[in-house]
Amino acid sequence: MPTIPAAPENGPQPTVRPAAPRPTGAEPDASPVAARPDASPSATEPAATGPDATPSAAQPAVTLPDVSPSAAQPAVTGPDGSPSARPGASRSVAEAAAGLPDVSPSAAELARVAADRAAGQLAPPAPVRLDAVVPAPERVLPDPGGDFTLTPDAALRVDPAGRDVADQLAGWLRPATGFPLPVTETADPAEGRLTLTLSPTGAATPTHDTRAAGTPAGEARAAGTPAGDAQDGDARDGDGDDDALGDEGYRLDVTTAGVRITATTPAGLFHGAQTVRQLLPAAVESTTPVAERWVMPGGTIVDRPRFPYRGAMLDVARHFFGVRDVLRVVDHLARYKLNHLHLHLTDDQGWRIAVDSWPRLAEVGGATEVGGGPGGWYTRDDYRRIVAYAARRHVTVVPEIDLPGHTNAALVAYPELAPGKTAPPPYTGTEVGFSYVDPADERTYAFVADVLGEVAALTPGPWLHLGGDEAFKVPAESYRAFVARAQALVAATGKTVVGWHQLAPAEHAAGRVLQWWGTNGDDPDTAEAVRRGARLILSPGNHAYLDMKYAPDTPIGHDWAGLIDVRRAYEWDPGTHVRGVPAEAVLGVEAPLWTESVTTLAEVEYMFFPRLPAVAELGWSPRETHDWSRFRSRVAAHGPRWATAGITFHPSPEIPWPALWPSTPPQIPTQPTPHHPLTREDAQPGRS
Ligand code: TNX
Repeated sequence: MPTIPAAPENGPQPTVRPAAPRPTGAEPDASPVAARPDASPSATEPAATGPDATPSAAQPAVTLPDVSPSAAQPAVTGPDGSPSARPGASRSVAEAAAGLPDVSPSAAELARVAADRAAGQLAPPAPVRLDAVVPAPERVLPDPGGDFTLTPDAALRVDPAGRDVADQLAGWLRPATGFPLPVTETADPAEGRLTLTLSPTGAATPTHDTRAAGTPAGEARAAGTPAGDAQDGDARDGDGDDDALGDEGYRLDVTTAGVRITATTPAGLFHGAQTVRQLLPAAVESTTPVAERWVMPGGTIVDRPRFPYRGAMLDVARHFFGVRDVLRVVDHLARYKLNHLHLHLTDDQGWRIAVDSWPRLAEVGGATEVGGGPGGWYTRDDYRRIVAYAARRHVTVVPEIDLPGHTNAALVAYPELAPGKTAPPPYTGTEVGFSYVDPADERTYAFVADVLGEVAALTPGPWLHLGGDEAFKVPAESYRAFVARAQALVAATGKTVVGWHQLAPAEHAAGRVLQWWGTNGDDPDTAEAVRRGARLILSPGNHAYLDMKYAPDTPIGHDWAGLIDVRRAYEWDPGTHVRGVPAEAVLGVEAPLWTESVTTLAEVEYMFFPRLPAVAELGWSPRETHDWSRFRSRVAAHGPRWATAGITFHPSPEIPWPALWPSTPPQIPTQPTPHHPLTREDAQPGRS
């Protein structure tokens, strides 16, 4: 049982949330978990190397939910369910695919036959529809006659400013296709069949052959996918033009002749490249070459986000997650066009970021975590590496230093910050609300200024998150005074304040953003703060909290905000959720993952998928596209992608997974991810 800190005499008891039952290490033979068929180290070698080779490829494959090897790659079967050749295909599979007699031909002969089959006779993959993208694009105009097939001679042609996106796209496609996919910076259209163009005017006038699209993009609405109205203060003009792609929008044209992504920014190109990835067969997620017909559905997509802020939070304080885990989480966000990673860096159980001016914060405060594990912390270089990796994927890191409560780890390191000036014991339990830094001591403000200054200096993004939640023991007046000073200290760093919505009663600070995690949209304090100028990030506890269980039998997670199945994660509208808060005041959405009960990357992924894409869609897609039954069908097609990429997920019974998938929901894999010890090494100072 977790230790419960003694409440000061006569003081309020800590708010106790029962610890979620911790998995106790499933018996190996009782576990329904099946290893990936290609889980050998060689199969997981990164195909694209470089300092930031995709960590998913660089790590040993994580285990899957109860997916038998044959079911693990259903998308590479033909429509009749017949297997196609696939990575690591055993000889018997290759023989079956090639219709070979049961004799022992030479390896060369087998290879020749397999190559012939790959050249044109493979059963086609399950077709991907142009409107199958998650999050749903703003406008989709399919052209069934315009399918494009990626062939070994394909090249990417790109404007110099889009070079990095093209390199990343090529890096995603090379491992599975085995194609070289050179990237060229050239103006000659003949040189590449995948073209990424940065156009200063947006994509108003497509400059390449659009015959396959056939119809102006504006007619896409008539084709069934409505455009957004200009209801959220966003860039949409709703007139059917695609000349306002904005900071993050893109246009994608797929014709028999080629694929073109057009955007006004690299971020837009990047989102378009993620769409391209989703439009290829699921086998594109394989880390080893697959014999596949790499067909993309023809047509045009014009797309841009509903809200500018779309994020997820990872609590690295309750349990520490090393750099490589975090990089992989960044990849997960980027897939679904989420553009902010909020790192909850400090809490009672651990302080996770090195601060030079207060070194004991990490060295002492970082050495614990829930359950008594070794904890860990990020060196400045570790943190820079996360920030840089995220930036390349157009994800902004939002660091949170939670104040004035949730500070036990800081008080252990520096008792002078504690109200009684004595060090509390390290805390490894799961209660909240008992600790706080002394708001009456000037030394506290020196600490806050130093910490915020250092973290701001390491953070290129505009935000600094001050926490502010659950400081139950600080009287309301001192709390408001503390927050006012802390907000000013954030402003002094040049950053904009973000804080949990408990900040609402404190005075307004220019541009400040409140992160609303309530469970009842009737919240006059928050609505009043918005009237005074605050904007909101929506993280309703009973819809967006990914640490909530999916169902009563989910083996990890909480239920204090209710059970959150995929439908519940999807069925709410950020634009209207809090009474009295207009959509224009909503900056966006965020799905927080608290980690009291979440200890491994596999468990993070299990809680993320399929709910993270649901929240991502609320943040990106026009409200007009909102449709649970369509969403569940679209997300179903991602199961095979996650399985092929080695991503753990909850095979929710609400989702119509492809037929080859198990009908009985498996249990969460509870064993640690194989690379966990390495992530501990990542946490060691100097080992970034
Ligand atoms: C509430 S939400 C918290 C966290 C806990 C979480 C568990 C918020 C701002 N504070 O301290 O980890 O519940 O679900």
